[in-house]
Amino acid sequence: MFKSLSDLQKLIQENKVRKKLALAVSQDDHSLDAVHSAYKAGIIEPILIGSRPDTEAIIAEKGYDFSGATFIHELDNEKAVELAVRMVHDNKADILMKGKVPTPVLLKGVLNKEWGLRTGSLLSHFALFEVDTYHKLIAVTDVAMNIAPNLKDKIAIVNNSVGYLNKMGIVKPKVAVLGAIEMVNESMQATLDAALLSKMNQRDQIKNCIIDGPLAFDNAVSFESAKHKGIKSEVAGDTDILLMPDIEVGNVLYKTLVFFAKAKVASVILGATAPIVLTSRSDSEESKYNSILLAAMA
Ligand code: COD
Repeated sequence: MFKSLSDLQKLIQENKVRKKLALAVSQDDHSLDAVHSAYKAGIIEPILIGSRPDTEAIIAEKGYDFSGATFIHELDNEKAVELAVRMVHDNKADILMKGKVPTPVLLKGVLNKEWGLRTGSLLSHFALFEVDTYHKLIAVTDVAMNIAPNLKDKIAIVNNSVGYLNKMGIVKPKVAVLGAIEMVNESMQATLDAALLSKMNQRDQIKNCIIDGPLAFDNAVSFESAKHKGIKSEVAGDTDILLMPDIEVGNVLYKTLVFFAKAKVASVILGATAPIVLTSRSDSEESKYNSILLAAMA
């Protein structure tokens, strides 16, 4: 069980393999901070794709040393995304990272049928949080890619996250499927999906994890709250993965944890042919660095 994101740092330092990281639209000071830290730590080899003069101006201003990095000059943002995605598609890079470009522009490139990074299964966003008030790392998914996932999408989102945590050595992660309440309400689709996911898990249609839901947020993360409500659950109070009903709930929770709870986070897009680092401007440099580590481990 991982308690902090610095545990990930230790893990990756022990299994150090330099991965080639393609930064799409590289003239982004926040991304360059994290990419530089990962480069200096020997975790990645950067390929910086974007406006070379603007990228070099940031590097000079910050006093960074990118002397062994590859620079590819491209002024058009969509073209820079295409070049970065194609490098990963052609196995010339191992990780794709979003720089100064809107998320949908990068994701549309990733989903391109000809040169994108599709695998035939659903791609989903996976965020791993370290929150002082919780006893272990907790994943939140999907907060940034799938807007309104249906039951089929939710199964794929669970499988992507469970697969990642299994690889990290968490054999049977506990998945809480969130709703506004912990009872099934036929007018609340999230609770219906949660009940179906739980039953599918019981019947071994979704494997390598323990799923329970619907659970309200308090029951999912607090054993006392669950006990108070008389909920008997293996997951309640010990959740590893919080499955969100939709992107709005997920995104608000993500930002609430970061801004109000001062949580640390690392996030990555899973389910593509390669991991994708997709952080937002509001993330700290440390979060971006942790996200590169998470991607390097994927
Ligand atoms: N995984 C695999 N294939 C997908 C996925 C996915 N998650 N999403 C769409 N596709 C495939 C579809 O099957 C289809 O073949 C093609 O891609 C286009 O599908 P559309 O028309 O539904 O998708 P787009 O291109 O209009 O939009 C895809 C986005 C990922 C860009 C869109 O879902 C989106 O904007 N998501 C939210 C991104 C965002 O704003 N995040 C901000 C949070 S900070």
